Formats: sequence, C-alpha cells, structure tokens
Amino acid sequence: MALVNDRLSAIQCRIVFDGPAASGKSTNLRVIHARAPREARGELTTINGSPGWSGDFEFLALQVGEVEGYRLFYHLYAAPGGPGAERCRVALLWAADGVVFVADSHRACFHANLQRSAELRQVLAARRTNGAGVPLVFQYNKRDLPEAVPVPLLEARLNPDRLPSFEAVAVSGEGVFPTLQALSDLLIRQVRMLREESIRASNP
Ligand SMILES: Nc1nc2c(ncn2[C@@H]2O[C@H](COP(=O)(O)OP(=O)(O)OP(=O)(O)O)[C@@H](O)[C@H]2O)c(=O)[nH]1
Ligand SMILES: [Mg+2]
Repeated sequence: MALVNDRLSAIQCRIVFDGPAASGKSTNLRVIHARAPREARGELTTINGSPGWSGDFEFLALQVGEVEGYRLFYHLYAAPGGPGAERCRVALLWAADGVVFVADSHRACFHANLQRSAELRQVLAARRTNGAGVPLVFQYNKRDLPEAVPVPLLEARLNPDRLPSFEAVAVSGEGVFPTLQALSDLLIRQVRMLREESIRASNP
C-alpha cells in the first residue's frame, strides 16, 4: 500500500516495471528520466544486485503533483527480467503499489511473455490482503519490429481481463507516458479510496 506521511504531507507509491528479459523495462525508465522536467525527477540509478539476488535494477524517483493537499511521489523500478533474478523480481513485486507489465512483441518472446505474466499474477494473487488488488496496466512494446505478434493476440493471451493496455516503441519514447499516465490514474483513484477509508475509520 502507498506510504502516506502525514507529517510531510507526502504520499509515495512504488511502481514496478515487470516483464520478460530485454522487453524494454529499463528503456521506459530512461525515457521517463530524459523527458520528465528536471525539477520533478531524481537521478536514474542502477542498483546492483546483492549476493543471492542476482540482477541489477534501475530506480527513478518522480514528483507528480498533489492529491488532496499531499505531494505525490512515484518511485519507479525496472525489475531485472533475466533468469536467476526471480528473488529480486518477487521482492520488488511484493512491495509494488502498481505494476506496468512490459511485453516484448517479438514473436520469439511470445511464450516468455505468457510465462512471466503468469508469474506476475501468482505473486499479486499471493499478496492480496485487502481485496483492493494492485493496479496493473500492460504495454506491448517493440511494435516497430516486423516480427511483432498482432496486438489482439497479445491482448487475448496476456490481458483477458482487458485492463488498460498500450502499444509502444519505447526506444523512441512512443507509448511510454500514456502507459504511465494510465497506471497513475488507477493509483490515484486507489489512494483516494484508501484515504477516505482511513479517515472514516479514525472518525467513526
Ligand atoms: N526494436 C526495439 N527495441 C527496443 C525497444 N525498446 C527497447 N528496445 C531494445 O531492447 C533491448 C533491451 O532493452 P532494456 O530496456 O534493457 O530491456 P529490459 O527489459 O530492461 O531488460 P532486462 O533488464 O535485461 O530484463 C535494448 O537493446 C533496447 O534498445 C523498442 O520499442 N523497439
Ligand atoms: Mg533492465
């Protein structure tokens, strides 16, 4: 759940970019870092995997405006997609307030997309405690490739619940901000709902 700091009037949400190896998760963060206003973002940082975690991941902090008088911060993480980085990926997903699933549209990655999205759902289902669910959106990346799988097929197999989804060519920036915006809309709605619930609970 988002961290709410009443003393600092700040809300912090952790957003994890998940997906198979080399689908473009880090590229999304690079684009956001390059295009976000300088005063609203921190540095793009690579965090080296600690022993037993194998897998480096990127981190970027963004300030994205205000919700009901509270400054809203997003902490973005690009999970490592490679084999052997499961622990790191699961740890990031376990703490995520929202997830962008970055699928690789190349047809050679079709099964890797299915496998990784099934793993993601397993983690999210295991940690669901309050019935609210973790906001999730899909990004079909690498649409520039001639070998790209048609979007309706990706949509049918990866996103049967028809959550928000976006085509992207992250390497050129296309689709990156619409994806983030859609997740942001879901997150803000959830933060508002949780704040209302906690205010109601403290003023019965
Ligand atoms: N053609 C094409 N290549 C892309 C696109 N987005 C990213 N790439 C390339 O795909 C490769 C992998 O991109 P990354 O952003 O490092 O992928 P990742 O998901 O962070 O990879 P891991 O951290 O290893 O799981 C790089 O060579 C990118 O330039 C795209 O939209 N089209
Ligand atoms: Mg990466």
